Amino acid sequence: MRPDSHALIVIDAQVDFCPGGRLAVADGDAVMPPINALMADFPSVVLSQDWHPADHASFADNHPCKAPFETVEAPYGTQVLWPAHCVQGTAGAEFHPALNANRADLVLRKGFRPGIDSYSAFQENDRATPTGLAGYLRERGLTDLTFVGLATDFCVRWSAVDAVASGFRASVILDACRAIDLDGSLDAALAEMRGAGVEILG
Ligand code: VGL
Ligand code: ZN
Repeated sequence: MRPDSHALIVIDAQVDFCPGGRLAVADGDAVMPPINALMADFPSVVLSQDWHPADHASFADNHPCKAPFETVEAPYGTQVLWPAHCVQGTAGAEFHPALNANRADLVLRKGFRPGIDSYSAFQENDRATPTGLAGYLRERGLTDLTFVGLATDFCVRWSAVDAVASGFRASVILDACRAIDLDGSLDAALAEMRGAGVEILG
């Protein structure tokens, strides 16, 4: 067991990001067994859950004449448009059935504001609206964070980089992550995380 100050942060291990889901990540379900195994090493476990209203601004369906994976200029900058996914209360928004979600101390929902996406579990895509996770972790004395889950190049990336920016130590275990890899986004994510001081582990 790792020290009490260590937490495993499981990002968006949900049905819609796995094969058969609305925004399927190739081989996404393969992360569940290693994540369940890692849980045994960590005194604290937090799960993030992508949790969008049906009218969410990140859904291509909500933009006339736009297709998934095109971009749009949101008030806060460029936003990728996604197939509708992780809609609140739907089966696709649930944790993958193979994930040991019962181990979680906290389930942190994000992306619930219709007008703002939230890749990071710490801060929404406007880079101004906090989710409250940093305060929760600080209050519990959790300083060393290990990130796993989906997807490496979006929600894991932004969460790990924001963790370092918020003063936490952060590492990512790639074996327990899978990527969307949109136009080189995986390589860019790995470079950005390393540059930010995130420890990248196999
Ligand atoms: C994610 C795109 C949109 C993720 C969530 O979990 O990486 N990516 N919503
Ligand atoms: Zn999303």
